[in-house]
Formats: sequence, structure tokens, C-alpha cells
Amino acid sequence: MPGKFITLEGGEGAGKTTCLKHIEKRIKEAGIDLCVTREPGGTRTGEKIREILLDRGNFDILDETELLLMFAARSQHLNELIKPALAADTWVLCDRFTDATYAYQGGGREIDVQRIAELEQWVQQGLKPDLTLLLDLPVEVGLERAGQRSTPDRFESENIAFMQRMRSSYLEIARREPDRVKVIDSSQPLESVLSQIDRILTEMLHSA
Ligand code: T5A
Repeated sequence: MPGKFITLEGGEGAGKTTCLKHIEKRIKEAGIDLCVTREPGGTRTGEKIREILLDRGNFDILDETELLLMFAARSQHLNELIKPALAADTWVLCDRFTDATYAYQGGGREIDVQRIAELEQWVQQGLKPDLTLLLDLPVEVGLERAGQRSTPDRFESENIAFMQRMRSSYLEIARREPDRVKVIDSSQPLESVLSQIDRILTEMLHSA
């Protein structure tokens, strides 16, 4: 039986890094082989593309170039790491995936979503996550949390209107695909966020 593909999504400073470690621990405790990875990145080539994408010095990257680089990294990631892992019955936990492209490039940058859907079909050929946990919180709260931690990257430097469009796009995906995308209120204290996640994970682990 192929492994399960779980993705974690959310706006800036939503708490993905914090929650990822918790999810990893829970799945491994259940005796399941797990591969933890991220996008953009996850492979040697993908991590080089990530550096280009996140570098604030690259202010001249065109929106379409950004979109194509996201899918270039994703193609490498899927073929080199994700698909082989799933075929070997290993679960994959990925920090961001294609929903981020719809939210940031579609919502934030306002690129035609039909164009994103075409690239998704070409690169993924129908492959989608089994479960997506969307950590949702007001944009201002997320930016404040992220800002306390590090120098903003190219995306964290975007304006509030961009971030609001990104959040709305994520919530729209969740409304369209409620079976796959579970919304977690990540404005709550960490213990509450983790217990919301635990409830969903327990259900998935029992059905596996
Ligand atoms: N991108 C990515 C696209 O544009 N298109 C795409 O297709 C893809 C795949 C990647 C960037 O690339 C863009 C989106 C991103 O901008 P990233 O590293 O994945 O970058 O994303 P970031 O959002 O930048 O990740 P961060 O590491 O900045 O944020 P996290 O992981 O969401 O937040 P985290 O866990 O580090 O938490 C931030 C702070 O909040 C605290 C934590 O302790 C930490 O200090 N915190 C809480 N505080 C109070 N209550 C809680 N519940 C808390 N949870 C966490």
C-alpha cells in the first residue's frame, strides 16, 4: 500500500515549523516510516532554486519566472523524492506544496489560476496530498510572530494586501476541498493548536 502524503500550509509565521516537529514525532511514534521535507526545496537542486526564490536581493524576478521556478523545484522533488518514498510505503510530510502556489502566486501575485492548474496537471499528473493541514491566522499576527524571529525573506517583505489575498486563497481552497484540507485556528495558544492537529492525525492513523 502506498504511503500517505501530508502537507502543512499557512501564511507567514503561522507556526508550521513548530507544528511540523510535533507531527513528525506523532507519526514516528505510531511506527510509520516517515520522510520530512519542504517546498520549495527538498532536493539538492530544489534547495538551490529555494535560495534564488527567497533571496531579497532578487527583486527583479518576474511573477511568471517565480511560478515556473516553484514548479521546476516541485518536479525535481516529486520525481527524486516524494513519489519513490510513497511507492516504498513511506509517508511523506511536506512543509508547503502546491496549495502555496495557488495562495502566493495565484492569490498574492494575482497570476491566472488556470495557468497554475495547467502546470499542476503537467507536473503532478493528478497526484495530490491525502491530507493538508492549513494553519490559519490573521495576517498581522503571523507577520508579528515571523518578524520577531529573523530578517524577512523575499515573500515576508510583501505588503499586507498581498498577504490578505494569500490568506483568502488558502481559505477558498479549504472551502472547495473540505475532505482534504483541514483548517486549524493557529491564532490560539500552541497547546490548543497541537491538540486540534492531534485530533485530525489520530483519525488518519486509525484509518491507515
Ligand atoms: N512559497 C512556497 C510560494 O510563494 N509558493 C510556493 O509554491 C511555495 C511552496 C517559503 C516561502 O516560499 C513561499 C511561501 C514562503 O514565503 P517557508 O520557510 O516555508 O518559506 O515559509 P515561512 O512562512 O516563511 O515559514 P516560517 O518558518 O517563517 O514560519 P512558520 O514555520 O509558519 O512559523 P514558526 O513555526 O517558525 O513560528 C513563528 C514564530 O511564532 C511562534 C514560534 O515560536 C516562532 O517564534 N509560534 C507561536 N506563538 C504563539 N502561539 C502559537 N500558537 C505559535 N506557534 C508558533
